[in-house]
Amino acid sequence: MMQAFPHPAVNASPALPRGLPLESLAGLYVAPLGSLSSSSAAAALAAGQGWSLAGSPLAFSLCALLWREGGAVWEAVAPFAELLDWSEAEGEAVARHVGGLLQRLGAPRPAFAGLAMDRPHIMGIVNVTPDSFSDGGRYAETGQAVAHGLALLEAGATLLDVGGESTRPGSAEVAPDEEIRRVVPVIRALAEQGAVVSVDTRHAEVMTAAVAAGAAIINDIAGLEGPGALAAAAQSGAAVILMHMRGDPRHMQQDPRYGCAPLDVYDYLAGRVAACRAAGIADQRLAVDPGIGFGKTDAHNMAILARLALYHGLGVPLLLGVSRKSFIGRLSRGEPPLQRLAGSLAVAQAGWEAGVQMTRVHDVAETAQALAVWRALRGF
Ligand code: YH5
Repeated sequence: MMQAFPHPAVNASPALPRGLPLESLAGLYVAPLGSLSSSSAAAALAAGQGWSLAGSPLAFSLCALLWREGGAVWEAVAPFAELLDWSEAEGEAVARHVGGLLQRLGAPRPAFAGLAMDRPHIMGIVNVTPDSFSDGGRYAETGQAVAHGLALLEAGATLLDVGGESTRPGSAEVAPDEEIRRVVPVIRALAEQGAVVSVDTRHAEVMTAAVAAGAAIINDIAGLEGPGALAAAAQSGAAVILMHMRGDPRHMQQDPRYGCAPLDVYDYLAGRVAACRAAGIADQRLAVDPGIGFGKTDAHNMAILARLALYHGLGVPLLLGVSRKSFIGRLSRGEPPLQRLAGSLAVAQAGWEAGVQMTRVHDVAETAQALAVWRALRGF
């Protein structure tokens, strides 16, 4: 089971490159490395040696500059302050691009669907699928799904993700009208109780029906690429979570390939954010998610998780979904889904360290406990 995860797609540069031979500024990225908190964050910020992570109480003082050059990807690690000086010495275009990235990396995020984005939130998963792998169909009925959702709120979730289509690798498609029959009564009941509800769907008809029933957020694993999805989401007025997926759930784990997974996913999400903006969905309505396990090998997942803070450069809140996913078993001893809680918590914490604002989980009470302890250790 033990495997090594080198990042073969990234070449290490010993220093920041003078006279960067850039093909395009869009091929230049900044990934915050590590994070400081409390008095160390304040001291670094005051000394001009640190920068806020998306307006959170965390700050970073070290960055990776990544750039695409002739089909390859290069990386140089430098203190934040050195990166600023370097970008100015490189000329106006580079200075403006890096300045914009840093602005987006550091800016406080406005509330997302009414939730303050200066601290992490726990999104509880409510499956309304008869074939749900981990709940064994126990919550297939509306009443049980609603009761489960209310219990997750009680346990510390501040939003609930209601889904009626299983998107496990290889799973079959569900017709939108069947999906609507499953999720709408559950969404209506939970929204009536005051819950912030997202609908996990790829189908435009389901989005429209779910928002009419009270869903505040559309969570689309297909990044609003399905027929009519972008228009339905724009029209609904709801907030949107854009997730990256390579291929479709049936075939996505058949030999997925990337030039450089973290950057290819970044470019995809940047494109979808731009498409949303063009369709009239304002940035305050958007969040992004790199889609761990969706058309990605373990090496791809690890490379993305190691560079998570990169995605704050998109300027919108970040959601991470890793709960019980297969890679956790493969990294460990092949545990089945219900025995992957410890690994799920380890990855959730890595997300919080990287400034992730929303964590999508099955085990809300346990994740809330881990979050409370982590926040106390971090002094907020
Ligand atoms: C996600 O990451 N995931 S559904 C396979 C598993 C365990 C869990 C075999 N919807 C995400 O939870 N929406 C799903 O082990 C999602 N981000 C967002 N935004 C898949 C799932 C799972 C699959």
